[in-house]
Amino acid sequence: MLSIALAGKPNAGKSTFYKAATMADVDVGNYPFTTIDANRGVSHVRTDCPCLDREERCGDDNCHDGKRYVPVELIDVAGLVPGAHEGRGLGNQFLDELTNADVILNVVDASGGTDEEGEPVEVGEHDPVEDVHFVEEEMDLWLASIVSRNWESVERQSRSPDFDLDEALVDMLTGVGATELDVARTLRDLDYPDDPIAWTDDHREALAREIRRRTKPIVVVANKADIAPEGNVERLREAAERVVPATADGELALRKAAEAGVVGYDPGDPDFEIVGDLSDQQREGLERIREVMAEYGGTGVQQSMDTAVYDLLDHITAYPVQNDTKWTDGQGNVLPDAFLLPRSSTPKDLAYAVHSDIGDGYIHAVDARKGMRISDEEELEEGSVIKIVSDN
Ligand SMILES: Nc1nc2c(ncn2[C@@H]2O[C@H](COP(=O)(O)OP(=O)(O)OP(=O)(O)O)[C@@H](O)[C@H]2O)c(=O)[nH]1
Ligand SMILES: [Mg+2]
Repeated sequence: MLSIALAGKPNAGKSTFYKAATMADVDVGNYPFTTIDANRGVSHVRTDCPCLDREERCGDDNCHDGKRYVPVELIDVAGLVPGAHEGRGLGNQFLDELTNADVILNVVDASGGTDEEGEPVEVGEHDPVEDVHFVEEEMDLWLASIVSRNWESVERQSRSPDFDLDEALVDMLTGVGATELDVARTLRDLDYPDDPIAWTDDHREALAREIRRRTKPIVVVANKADIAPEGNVERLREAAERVVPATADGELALRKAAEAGVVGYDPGDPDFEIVGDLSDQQREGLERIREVMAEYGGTGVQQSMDTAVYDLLDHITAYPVQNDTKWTDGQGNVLPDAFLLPRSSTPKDLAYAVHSDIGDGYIHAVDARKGMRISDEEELEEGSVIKIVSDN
């Protein structure tokens, strides 16, 4: 499953985001280091279900009237403070939790109501733009320390006649999610000595920064947008490439209210509807959330996960079926499974995502939308519905 990690300084709202996105019961508190051990759970990205192109909606648990929710792993880790790569705060232990993550959501307190260590201060007192950069910096330096720690071994390997730097680096960096392609592309863009013994700390750091950028890309979540002073969200938007304003607290309130049956709301909707009895105070609270949603197009929780997976990682959703006319599995369930794959994936990649046996036995594939066999090289698209013919 694709893995999204919530990182950022303490007290920014990571656990609140996690709680809203997974509806798991975790601790939230207005002080630093509420979370110590990482929380791991299942959340979803949202997309249009292919059933929208059919007469009937599919009735799958993960499809709400054509809004399709595709499972992803969400990890909520301890807060990060400047110097974490050297062990400050909860330090390295937490950074290691990020090794499995495919993409990072840097949750920033856009209200400026917490200092760089996560201690509460007056709203507006701290500049949240600083929190964008230090998280990137800590992750880069953490990776650089992994590269440095392992460099002696690379030097040793380099004495062997069939030494290959690419291979040695792939060995070292697969643990943090780097592929052969990541390493090859990174080395192509870097200027470095052929002999690893001639590498300096600067070379290793440059390598680490580039590998981090490729393997742990970051979306900034400008959280607490509901109480952010004027201009803060705008300045955050200018400070990073991908910034999603959010109110994790608002999303949590809405999901609870939806669960209680008092509002109609599906995660990622730009608005909600009050459908049950509420006290004046509850109603007021919800109306304040509505104002923030109107300004930003939603609470931002669903939107940040969607941005991470569909925009930044550039993934698509593909739907394997057994019956290419009814779009069902063997039990008659309509569109039962959805897989997230990198864009340019082929039918065979989908077969392997379903099961390695199906991949090994792959014969050909049928595009169920067109009712036609497709070439093995055809690139799948967002919403592809595919029947895989396999002899396994
Ligand atoms: N106003 C406002 N407050 C929020 C929002 N999200 C979280 N908070 C509050 O921010 C404080 C910190 O929230 P947590 O979710 O515990 O923060 P965290 O980043 O997990 O903190 P650590 O575990 O200590 O690193 C709590 O008091 C939350 O209620 C939001 O969108 N708006
Ligand atoms: Mg927490």
